[in-house]
Amino acid sequence: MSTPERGRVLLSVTGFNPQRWYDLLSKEREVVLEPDGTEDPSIDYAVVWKHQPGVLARLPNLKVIFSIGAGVDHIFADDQAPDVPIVRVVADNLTQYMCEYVTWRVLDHHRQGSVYREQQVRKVWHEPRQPPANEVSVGIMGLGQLGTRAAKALRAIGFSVNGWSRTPKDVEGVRGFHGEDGLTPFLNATDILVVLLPLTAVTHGIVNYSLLSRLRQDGPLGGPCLINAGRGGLQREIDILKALEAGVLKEASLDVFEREPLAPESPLWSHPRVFVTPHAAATSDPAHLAPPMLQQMDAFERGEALKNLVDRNAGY
Ligand code: NDP
Ligand code: OXD
Repeated sequence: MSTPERGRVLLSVTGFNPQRWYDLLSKEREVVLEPDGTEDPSIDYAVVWKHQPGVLARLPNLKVIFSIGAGVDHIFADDQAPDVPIVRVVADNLTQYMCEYVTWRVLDHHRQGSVYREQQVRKVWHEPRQPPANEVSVGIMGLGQLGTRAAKALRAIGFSVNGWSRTPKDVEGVRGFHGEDGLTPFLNATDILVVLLPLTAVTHGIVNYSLLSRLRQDGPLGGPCLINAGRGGLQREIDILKALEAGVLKEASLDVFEREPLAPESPLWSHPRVFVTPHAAATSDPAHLAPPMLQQMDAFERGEALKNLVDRNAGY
């Protein structure tokens, strides 16, 4: 049952049906799906995923914005979004999904899945040389919540793992690089690049031809591979295609795209060395994420500090 005296919630999403979020949040709070276009002073919290720009600016008493995802670029895309605290998703369930996706894609590139799939079509019985994991270096761009867990899982399998972050990070068994100066040495040591960066003004378009051409070109897999599960805005798709054609990049697994859904005419769909998933690496499951949001609202009303706050200056 909702209790109207507690702060009301605006649930504003595009791109998927918010019914499950609505059902779970409205067990404890009064939830409004979209305000009517006029100012609504009755709303304290907004739970959002790619909300309509301008909608938050019409909530004069908005106290906290909760992102339905780990990434918050969709909130900063609205330049009228009020300057209130933003809470992002940090959850075991989401981290586990991402760890599974990254491990799956790394192992598929490492164990030459595309070669076997192609051989099967032609009924070819041939075993290509398979390097062991410890000869292969996986480089993770973004050693945050998701990147760190993936790095540990890949270490446990036996890969050599490097990480790149904005500030220095100390993850056991992972060789850390950071900042602009650390980027080229990190790339030069990488056979499989995993991109788990947030999309910010600094990281926009970072996965371009220049970056891809700095990956280790003479590694044990016969060429470097790219896995991007961060954000499509991090990559320049035209450069990925160019790098594949030039042989600078061997294969790519892409979960995110500059425009989503990926347009039917995109050559990425049918490229033999590109594996496409529809932004599905780590789905925000409301059953796991709505209860902690409600708990944070309660805690905030008791005067406790919010957790998993976004740093507005850094943009993530
Ligand atoms: P975190 O904020 O925990 O980690 C971000 C990492 O990126 C940190 O290590 C940070 O460095 C690093 N970073 C940020 N800016 C720079 C920079 N300019 N140079 C170098 N490193 C930088 O985020 P999460 O791990 O929780 O999530 C990462 C991203 O994954 C999300 O922002 C989202 O876009 C994406 N995502 C995609 C999903 C999907 O289904 N495809 C699902 C969930 C998330 P430092 O440690 O120094 O702060
Ligand atoms: C996220 C996402 O940011 O699903 O959580 O992309």
